[in-house]
Amino acid sequence: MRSSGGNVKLVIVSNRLPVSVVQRDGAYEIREAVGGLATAVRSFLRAVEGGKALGLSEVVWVGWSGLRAEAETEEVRGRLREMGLVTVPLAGEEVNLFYEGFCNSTLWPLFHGLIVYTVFEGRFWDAYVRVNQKFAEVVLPLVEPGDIVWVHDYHLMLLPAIIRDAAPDAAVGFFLHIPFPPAEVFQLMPPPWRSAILDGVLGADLVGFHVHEYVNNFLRSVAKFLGYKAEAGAVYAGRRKVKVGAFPISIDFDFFYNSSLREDVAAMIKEFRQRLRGLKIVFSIDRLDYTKGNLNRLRAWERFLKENPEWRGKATFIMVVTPSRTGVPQYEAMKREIEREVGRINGELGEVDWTPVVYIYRFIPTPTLLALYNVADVALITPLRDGMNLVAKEYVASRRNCTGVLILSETAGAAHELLQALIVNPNDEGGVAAAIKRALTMSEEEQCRRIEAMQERIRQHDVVRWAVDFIHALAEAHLEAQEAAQP
Ligand code: ADQ
Repeated sequence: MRSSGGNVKLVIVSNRLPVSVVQRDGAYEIREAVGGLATAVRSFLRAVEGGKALGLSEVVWVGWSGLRAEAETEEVRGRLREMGLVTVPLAGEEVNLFYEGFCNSTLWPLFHGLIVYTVFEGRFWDAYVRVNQKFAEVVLPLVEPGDIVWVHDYHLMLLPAIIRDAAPDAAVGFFLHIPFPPAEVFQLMPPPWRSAILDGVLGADLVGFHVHEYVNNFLRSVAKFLGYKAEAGAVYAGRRKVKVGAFPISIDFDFFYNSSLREDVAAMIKEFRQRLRGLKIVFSIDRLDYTKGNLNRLRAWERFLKENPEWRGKATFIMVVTPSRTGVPQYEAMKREIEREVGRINGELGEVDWTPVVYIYRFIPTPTLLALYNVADVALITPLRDGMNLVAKEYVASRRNCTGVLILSETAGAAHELLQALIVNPNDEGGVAAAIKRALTMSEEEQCRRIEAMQERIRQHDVVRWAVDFIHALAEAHLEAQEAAQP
């Protein structure tokens, strides 16, 4: 990830590194990590030749390797360092209380508006404060005046302020990959914690969200809970002015658009088509997560088949779920419930030669994912709430032959951009079932009209544009802040 060029270094900080290190039979394996943040930032770095195209001298990525600190050896650290990756070792206790605790049991459900899943525990909060401090101890020695530090996501909301205090000459940006909730939902967070979180984020020169709705939610919370003036894309915190804006994340459009031209993918598409014998394919892929709405989706699919029996034997729903956060109890419970529902639907409706739901619960390699995007007649993307949702954009971009229908939740950030999708409410079972019918019977002309318009949007607003827009806006915000600080 390193390169030569100017002398500004970009330090990316996220909870997880873009790779996962797994220990197997005493050896360490380094694999690309799955997930929206890693996929997006990795695509951006590939496109800008590791920062060279932007004149950056070096790109360093700081984060946790996924290994418990006890298992992280000098050898692993060295191998990662050669890839431009610097680890923040987390002990077992920190993983439990910080990652599985405050991050995934407090912030994740609360920010997605799923209040019943949200747990407020003092020891989770204490660990969150400690680990943010620990990240700062690794980041700060890397930062020189003029460098850019780009902090990502809800795990590290206290970090921008810590960096700002210790390295006031660095440009600090913060981007949130999940929704920022309405002030009334954020208000459920105990006051000292919510103030610390808002103040922590406001340590940045620029704060970015996917869509204006989250920007407005954040500005309202800042005004309501901190009393700062917050308007027109800026917060006035004492003498400091912090810019706040919408930067919709995206994908490497060409990578997906050209996928069917790859030999490995083309061979797999051919094989899938043969094996599927003319069945229409409805498809979804997500990490295992209650925000992704898999259960609602299964029930809508069942309702569609019951209301439209002529489609039985003619269409199959392929639902791929990628294992994620396997240590959190709610996720284990959800996995069991999905398995029960799939079994029930297949048992009730299946035939000797037809399976209503093909359920795959494992990591699938990228060429398989690309082939599935290509063979799917319909993508059924119905999260209960989702910051953006890259899968929706990836599906649309993959449809080089200009066919395919995207069904998309109005509660996903992507719905603000992909206006030609069939927009549904994920809890409206009847509405989703009707959208499936409409998708399966839509004329090819209409499919193409919609796909083309969405492809144009994604082509113009790809992941490089997202990152470059953010970095330019950050440089500008930092300059303005420095000028304002002059006596
Ligand atoms: P996620 O919740 O992880 O991201 P999403 O945006 O859909 O959700 O990204 C998932 C990514 O992982 C996609 O790029 C997908 O292709 C990839 N992926 C999933 N399973 C895979 C598999 N088995 N094999 C290969 N690739 C796989 C969070 C937020 C989102 C936001 C992103 C980016 O929750 O709302 O869009 O960050 O900001």
